[in-house]
Amino acid sequence: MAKSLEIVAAALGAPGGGILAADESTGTIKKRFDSVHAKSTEETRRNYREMLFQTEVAMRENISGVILYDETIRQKAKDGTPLVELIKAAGTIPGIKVDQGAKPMAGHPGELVTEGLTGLRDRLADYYELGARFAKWRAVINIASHIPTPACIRANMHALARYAALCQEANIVPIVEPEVLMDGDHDIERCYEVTEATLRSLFAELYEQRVNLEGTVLKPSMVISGSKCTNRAGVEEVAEKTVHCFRRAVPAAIPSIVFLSGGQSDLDATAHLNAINSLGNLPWQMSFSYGRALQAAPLKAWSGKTENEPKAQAALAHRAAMNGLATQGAWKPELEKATP
Ligand code: 5MM
Repeated sequence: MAKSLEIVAAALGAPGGGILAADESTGTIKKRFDSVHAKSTEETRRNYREMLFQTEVAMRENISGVILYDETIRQKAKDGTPLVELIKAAGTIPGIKVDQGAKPMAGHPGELVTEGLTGLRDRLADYYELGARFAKWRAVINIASHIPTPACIRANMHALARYAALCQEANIVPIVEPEVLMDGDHDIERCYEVTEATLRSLFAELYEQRVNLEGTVLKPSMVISGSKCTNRAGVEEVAEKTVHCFRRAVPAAIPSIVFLSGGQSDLDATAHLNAINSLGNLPWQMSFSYGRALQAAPLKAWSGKTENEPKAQAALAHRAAMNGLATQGAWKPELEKATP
């Protein structure tokens, strides 16, 4: 096992920083742009992402890695510098989303299975040449009355493990992302049960596929009530149940756990991460790999207009700094008053 994988896996979750998930596929980024009445073209997507990656203070201080989409890893900034080089110059590690999306699972109504293993070995070699040092694959687990089924969990976790083994062969750190969706009216206990089953299955598959855990990063959802649950758990309970569940199901050999935000509000995502780290005495570094919870504020501030770029960069810098504090249990709600 190359030592470099372990170094990158530890660096991605080092205290004070976390990952900027900017890997929205073309359809998803269009939805995000539509929400602020911005047009989605190859050029506007480049301009928006270049602006994010040029947010120097955030990139230097609080962003350890950036997850890119295939289009972005090949793009150049307005002055001709490859975006990957901009990211590296800020001391941040470039990464790439390599899954090809969650598709309906045959014979399993309401459930999804992520595709993308075919040709992955060649795509990884190409991405390594383009500068990617870590990759990401997202599996989606839905909760409803009769789902998830064991078959759906197993198929998704098996694919994650096959992907992870191929990444390590290519000297790329795999981020394994088993997202248990927040959608639905289920309570936090049900989320706990599904998250534990999913994580246990994931680590069994990783073991079987001979994936080195020290060179792997876990990107999970938190143990949290469904978004339509009428009796939603508070911040402390989310933190306690998440850590309790992970202590049972996630080996201590994993160096970094970087949470996704999954539709939580910006402030909830920060408060939960902070409460998790405030519990202390954890075997893993607990950080963030947020998409919406980092980008919602800058996206709104930008709204497709060049003249709004400084405001948008200030908004990203603020959220990145708040989450950087949360990785150390040092965030306080009063600090949000400085919100640009
Ligand atoms: C940025 O969004 C990623 C998914 O994009 P597609 O659905 O277009 O493939 C997603 O995997 C993201 O990286 C994670 O879910 C984290 O983002 P959130 O918004 O949940 O923090």
